[in-house]
Formats: sequence, C-alpha cells, structure tokens
Amino acid sequence: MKKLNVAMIGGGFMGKAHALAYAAMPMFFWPAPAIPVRKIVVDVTEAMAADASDRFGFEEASTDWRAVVERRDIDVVDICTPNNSHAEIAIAAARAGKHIICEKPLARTGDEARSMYEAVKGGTSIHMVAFNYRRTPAVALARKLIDEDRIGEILNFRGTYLQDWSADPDAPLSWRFQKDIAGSGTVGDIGTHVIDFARYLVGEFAAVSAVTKTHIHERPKQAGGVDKLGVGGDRNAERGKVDVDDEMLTMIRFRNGAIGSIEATRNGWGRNNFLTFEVHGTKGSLAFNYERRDELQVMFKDDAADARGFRTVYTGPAQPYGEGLWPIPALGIGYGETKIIECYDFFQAITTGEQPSPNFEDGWRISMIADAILKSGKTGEWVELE
Ligand code: SOE
Repeated sequence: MKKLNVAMIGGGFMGKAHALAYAAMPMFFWPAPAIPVRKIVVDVTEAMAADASDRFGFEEASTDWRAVVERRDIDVVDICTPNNSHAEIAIAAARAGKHIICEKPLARTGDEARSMYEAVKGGTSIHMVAFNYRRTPAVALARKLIDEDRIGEILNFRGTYLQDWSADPDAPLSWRFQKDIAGSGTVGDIGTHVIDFARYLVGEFAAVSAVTKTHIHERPKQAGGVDKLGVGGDRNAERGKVDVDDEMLTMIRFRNGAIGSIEATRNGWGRNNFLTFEVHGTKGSLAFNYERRDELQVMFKDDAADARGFRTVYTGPAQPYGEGLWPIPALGIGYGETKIIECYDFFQAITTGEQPSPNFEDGWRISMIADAILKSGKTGEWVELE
C-alpha cells in the first residue's frame, strides 16, 4: 500500500489531534487510501520539537520548517501553527509541490487567504482547510438529507458557536486575542466553523449585516507563546491589549434566497463547545448540537400528524462514514474521530487527485465572509459579497 510522508509544522493542541488522525486513520478506514507516515514534526525550540516527536510518534524533529518543506522525501505539509504563519508556510509548500492541509481559519484576512489560494491554483498540490466539524457524521447526514431534497428548499439557517474559555478577564492574553497573530477574535477562530456549516448546508453568502464587540480590553500577558486557552497564566502579570472581537452576531442573506444568522462568543459562561445549527426547509427541519454529536434532530412535514415534532437519529453504520467507525450507533464518536475522518478524506483526495472540500478556495471565501462581518460590525452597514 502507498505510503505518504507527513511533515507536521506545530506540535501543540492541533498537532496532537492531527497526529492521532495519522496514526488511527488506517485503523478506522481500511483499505486506507494511503498510509500516513509521521515523518517529521517541527516546533519552535529543539526541546519542544523533540517532545512532540516522542509524544506523537514522529520519526524526526526539527525547528526549521523552511528546510523541511523543501525535502524531497516529504509528500504532505500539515500546518498546525498560529494563523500568522499559515500563508508563508503554505506558499512555500505549494512552491515545493507538496500536498497541504492547513488549520483554520486559512489566514488572518481575505487578502492573505487569496494569496494562498493563488499559490495552489492550477498546480499539483491537493489542498484542504481543516474545518473538521463538517465531517461529524450527523452534519454529513444533514447535508445528505438536504441533497436528497428531504427538507425541500431551504428557508433559514441559524447557527451558533458558544464557548466560555475567555469569559474570565484574568485569562491569559493568548495569541488568539492579538490581531497581528490571529487576524480576528471570535469571528476567525470559531465563527468561521459556523460559516463553513452555512456554506456546506445552504450555499454561498450574498451579504451580511453584523455586530461585533470586544468585552474585555486587557488581559495578563503570558510568558511564552504557548496557547493556554483561558487557563494558567499569572493574573497579576502586566496586562496587554486585546485588539480583536470577543463576540459577533450576523444576519445573512444567501445567494439562493435563504436567510440566516450566526452568533459566536468565547465569553458565554456555561457553554463549552456549543456549536449548533437549525435549518428550516419547505418540507422539514434539521437541528444539530456538537455537544450531542452522535445525534441529528429531524422533522419531516409528512410525519404522521399525531407524531409531529423533532425526533433523534443516532448516527452509526447506516450514515456517512459509518463503514469506518464503530459498529453500533450509541458507541459514539468524539473530536478525535472528526479529525480521523478529515485525514481519510484528505488522503483520499491525494490518491484520486480530486480537490477535497473545504479546500483553499473555500478557505479564501470563508475569510472574505469573515472580513465582511468585521467590516459590517464596524460600519453598521450591510456588506455585499462578490
Ligand atoms: C478555541 O476557540 C478552539 O480551540 C478553536 O480554535 C477550535 O477551532 C475549536 O474546534 C475548539 O476551540
């Protein structure tokens, strides 16, 4: 069976999720499209790179991503770094003819994302953006039911992504609160996951009208750049400026006539990974909550009048990706499995030569929508998308 050598740039939280996927993908999906070989991991210091390589099972470690992406024995470059380095690494990897998977959001701004898309357009690289949540079987099932016209023409999409890891004003100033590194706050970090759902399930955006707000303007600086996601740090440390949004709400007009809304915050006490959508169509409705990720709520207008209301479908062998996952629905999946499925689809794309979705073009379009939301949040006007 074909083997593909992976160079993973970044050995933090996302590196862990991707390494798990490389190890497990062939265990779940067999025959695998190709076997991922965890060849080399790159991190900021030699000690961090060595730790990542021991822990995540890579053969080698390095601190020099530039040399690594040029290596002839590397097939896949996997970008798991903070947002400000995505473009430089991806463009170098595209020039070296590598296949590329990049963590979301693709870039800090629409323009930066466009330069990444231009670098891969027309070339031989297979490219993917890691919006893994659309690969939750229940979400893929929603798309299948929509494609099969089971809920008719879509009228409305209502999505949320609510977390609370940044609600504490003493939570450390991670890079996710700094515009020059992250690009934006909640809009880019988690709002883009819901934008991805909305495009996947409903279609292209025509215009947005948004409100954005920064609730906490200063936070304790943290020692080192490691992402602490709201924990640790020294609450008495000198404070630094937060220059990104903490919360966003947007109305949406879709090109196909549907309307919708998205709300996202990382300051909603009590909400952990409350990533949801509800889609209303002319023949039925679908609802999903990632905190109950094995379930899709469905309602079809032809349901018997005395049994009307949402019912729960548990995803398992009968639904998308079911052949590779656990054999009984309620055995359930977790965050790791969404990354395993993502890895499977990416390797499948490399093997067939057909670009997967979401790819860098989708990542660029999502970044343009994020820019439009931020612009509308500033001006208070509707912003049309080209
Ligand atoms: C922090 O908000 C974060 O780690 C996001 O960056 C991820 O994309 C999301 O999956 C979990 O939360």
